Amino acid sequence: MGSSAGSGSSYDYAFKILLIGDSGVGKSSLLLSFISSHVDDLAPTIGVDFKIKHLTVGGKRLKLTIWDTAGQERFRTLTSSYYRGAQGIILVYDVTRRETFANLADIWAREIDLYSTNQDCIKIVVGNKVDKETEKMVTREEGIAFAQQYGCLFLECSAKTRENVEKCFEELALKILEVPSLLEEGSAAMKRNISKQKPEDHASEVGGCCS
Ligand SMILES: Nc1nc2c(ncn2[C@@H]2O[C@H](COP(=O)(O)OP(=O)(O)OP(=O)(O)O)[C@@H](O)[C@H]2O)c(=O)[nH]1
Ligand SMILES: [Mg+2]
Repeated sequence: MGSSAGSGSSYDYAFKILLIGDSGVGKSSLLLSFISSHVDDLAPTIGVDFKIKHLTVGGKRLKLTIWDTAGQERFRTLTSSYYRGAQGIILVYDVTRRETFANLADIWAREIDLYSTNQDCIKIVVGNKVDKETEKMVTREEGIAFAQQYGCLFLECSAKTRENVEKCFEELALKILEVPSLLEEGSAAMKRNISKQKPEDHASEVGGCCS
């Protein structure tokens, strides 16, 4: 289920962001931590879920629709279509479980190649659960090396302590704002929204809003 701010809220750009990675790495927790500043113990996601968050970065008002996909294999067939039109993708691994890091290359980067429709889409690799310092199995240097190899941004964070959680989404959004082709899509979505609110203006908008 999605939540959204009340109608009448305005923004400069609307972006679609996707969270992917193995089951249990903390995708839903990161999203909850970002949206509501607290984390509960969550059950595995079934299929897909999304939340809407408004924020201002780089002087622009953004509406982020953040899609939280299930990591469990049995739900994967449902989630491939959610890559479509995403301007940003967050690849999450658990710094205490090495296999979740290996699967970024073996599974998740491949899924992006298969399903992502935006060539210019911005990606960020996020190592979550850094609060579990003594159990850490993947070093920051390894994370950075992987991210560089795949042309992604990189951050380590904790959904639990909220360390770097906002930064993950803000850095991704800032980078999207630097890419003209992604901005164009973001603003087209805004135009459609405005024309929905003001039907009388629709005719004059039609020529300009086709993507
Ligand atoms: N210590 C610690 N635990 C975390 C952190 N983030 C998530 N967890 C825990 O890890 C477990 C899995 O978190 P989820 O957010 O459900 O993981 P998910 O990636 O959404 O999993 P799927 O929905 O199955 O794909 C939960 O018990 C969380 O409380 C973190 O930063 N630190
Ligand atoms: Mg989940």
